[in-house]
Amino acid sequence: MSQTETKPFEHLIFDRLIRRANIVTMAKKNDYGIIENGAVGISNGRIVYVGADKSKLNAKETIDADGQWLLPGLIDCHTHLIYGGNRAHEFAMRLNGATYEEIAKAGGGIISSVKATRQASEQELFDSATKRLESLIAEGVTTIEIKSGYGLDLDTELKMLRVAKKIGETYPIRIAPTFLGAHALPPEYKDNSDGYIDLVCNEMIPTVAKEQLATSVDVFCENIGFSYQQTEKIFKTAKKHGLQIKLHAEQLSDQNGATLVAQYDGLSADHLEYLSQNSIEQMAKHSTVATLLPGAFYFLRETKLPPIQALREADVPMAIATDHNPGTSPCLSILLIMNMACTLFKMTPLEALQGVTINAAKALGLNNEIGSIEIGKKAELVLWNIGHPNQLSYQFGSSPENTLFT
Ligand code: DI6
Ligand code: FE
Repeated sequence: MSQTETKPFEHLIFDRLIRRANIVTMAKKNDYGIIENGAVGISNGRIVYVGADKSKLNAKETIDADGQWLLPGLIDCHTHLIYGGNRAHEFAMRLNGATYEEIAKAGGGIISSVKATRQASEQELFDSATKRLESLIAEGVTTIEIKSGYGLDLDTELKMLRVAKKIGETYPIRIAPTFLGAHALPPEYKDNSDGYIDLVCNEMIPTVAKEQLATSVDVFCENIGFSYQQTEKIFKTAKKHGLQIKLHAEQLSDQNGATLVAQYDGLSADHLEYLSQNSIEQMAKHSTVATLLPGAFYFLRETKLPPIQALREADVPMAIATDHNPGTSPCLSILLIMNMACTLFKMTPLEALQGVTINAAKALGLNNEIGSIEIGKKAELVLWNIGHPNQLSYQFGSSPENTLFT
């Protein structure tokens, strides 16, 4: 009897039964875990049967998949979905020769989105973010991580996180909210970076934790962001308040941030173009996920590739995500990101799919709940009108038809 198949369930009546489906369980290592012509039984929102489509299976509601492919809902595990305005003008500046760092140092970049986000009302932020979200949902995304980080003052950071919460209450989607107060230095703290870190640690993190508005804390550890020491201070504070940690690490330079987040048993280190072999070993040792963001790589016209082969050899789980944000990845297509992971990073279509299912679930600390089709997990599933799961990475610029079950 296979791992996903259980004792006969003939005596049970499921709430819902999806039958005649080609199931992509993502429950086996380095394998799609395909069950051809299978069935999934669901009760109380959880998967209670996965296996052969036996005629005796019974349910209150039966869905005939008619040979379509049933997959775990896709997970976008790194986004900055909520912000005011956009930065199309900076894209033009970069194409005229300015670098991302130069624009940031001149007060543009993240800070220009901060100004627009501070000015926007909660309703305006909700309306613009949900319009973006709808594009992701249309491509089978059922879970999304959303970071704050365009407020950089307590009120606006809380405003962003309240919008994230409201999105989760309004849409049939799971939200993983992350506090990214240490995204950039706000103008009020110019030349007082440590003073801002004190504000983040002494006021912002305690308030966010108390109001239960985030489950994780993230930092932009970079020359134009925050130092290793400042990052460590934030990690200590986050852990003290029971929050999980992750890090924007090694995007533009090697700050040894991935080693730091691994040593604090963080969920993930994200970006990683400048990742060292030493940090890879630390990530492997602490099971820290490598979240790769090909949209930012592409949009910044970066040429240094993240060390995919070394991550593979070290058996570090690799996730991929849109990193949707107005400055470096205004991308709203998880399928395009899967395609880019293959074309730009030479990941395989299987690795790309693992990157938006089981490994993305690990990157959010949710792999006991979602990310694969296994008994006991939440039934957050998508039925795709495709011929094989490889097709999700292959086709770009449009999405195969799909139906969400959440
Ligand atoms: N790295 C990124 O790619 C985004 N944030 C970060 O720390 C960019 C955010 C932005 O430019 O608005
Ligand atoms: Fe990011």
